[in-house]
Amino acid sequence: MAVRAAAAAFALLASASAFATPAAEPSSPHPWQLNMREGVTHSSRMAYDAHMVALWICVVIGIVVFGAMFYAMWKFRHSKGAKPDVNFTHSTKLEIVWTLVPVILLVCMAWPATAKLIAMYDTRNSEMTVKVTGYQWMWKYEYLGEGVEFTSRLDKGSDAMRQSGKTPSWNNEADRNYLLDVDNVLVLPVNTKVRFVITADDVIHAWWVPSLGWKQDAIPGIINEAWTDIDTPGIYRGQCAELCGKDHGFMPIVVKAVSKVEYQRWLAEQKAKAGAPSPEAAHATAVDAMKASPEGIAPAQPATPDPSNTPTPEKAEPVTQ
Ligand SMILES: [Cu+2]
Repeated sequence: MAVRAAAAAFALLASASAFATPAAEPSSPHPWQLNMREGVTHSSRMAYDAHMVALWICVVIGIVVFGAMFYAMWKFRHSKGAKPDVNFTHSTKLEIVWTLVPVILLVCMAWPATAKLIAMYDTRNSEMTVKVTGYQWMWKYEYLGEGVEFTSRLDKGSDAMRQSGKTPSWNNEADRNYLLDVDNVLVLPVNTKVRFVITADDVIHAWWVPSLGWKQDAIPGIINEAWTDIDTPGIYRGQCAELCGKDHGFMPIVVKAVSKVEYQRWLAEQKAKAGAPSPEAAHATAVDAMKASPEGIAPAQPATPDPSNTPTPEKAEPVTQ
């Protein structure tokens, strides 16, 4: 009950201080935000609840301790003729109280926190698995068992802005996701337990989307696990959370949560794109193209790949927003 009241009070404070510039997306942080976000998964809500319990315990301790101090200073002030008890050495009763009370409070916080941590690491009964690999400086996503994989790197708009030396402004809507936009977003279905296996190819990175409620290190040679179950469709942004080199700040993460039907449609599209034609079929297409061309020459080759995009080995088509 106290947790809910606190959440409501903080939400009110936060919304009152958001002025006239609401966040571009409901899940993104906004100016003068005071409290952490509740997020959109079981894990994030568990973290939020644990945080609120600890916060309110701290608030009560603060009120009691400062209240007692101010009361003592006021009630027993020198001008009222108060005399210090110079013979006081210790009070066994008081020592027992100020040892037992913190111990009880710590147990009250540690017990639910431990249960929550255990639940956050339980990846059993997941419905799908995504392998996440960190690279300097991009992410690769593989939908295991589906044959769909692509890389995700900083979008060109953010990249151009950072090279230009201009300062992005919150008031300019186009700038709000500066350094938080990617070319290919990770599309996930809502209300589905998604297991992640997370690793890295070069140095240690960490995959972190605050709205999902956790971050997980991506370590070369080690596979870490995590899971999520997003309950609200939307765009959720995050970043690499482990200093991984000079472009550490330029490898954002964007998760797009969609309905299960929409996800299946997207997955089918990706599979269709990934299905490369057989060499025979490719040859036949080329011959047909030559016949169809009035000059009888092969159609122009695709343009040389953009050198700024070279680290992307198998770039998938951008997801239509
Ligand atoms: Cu990194």
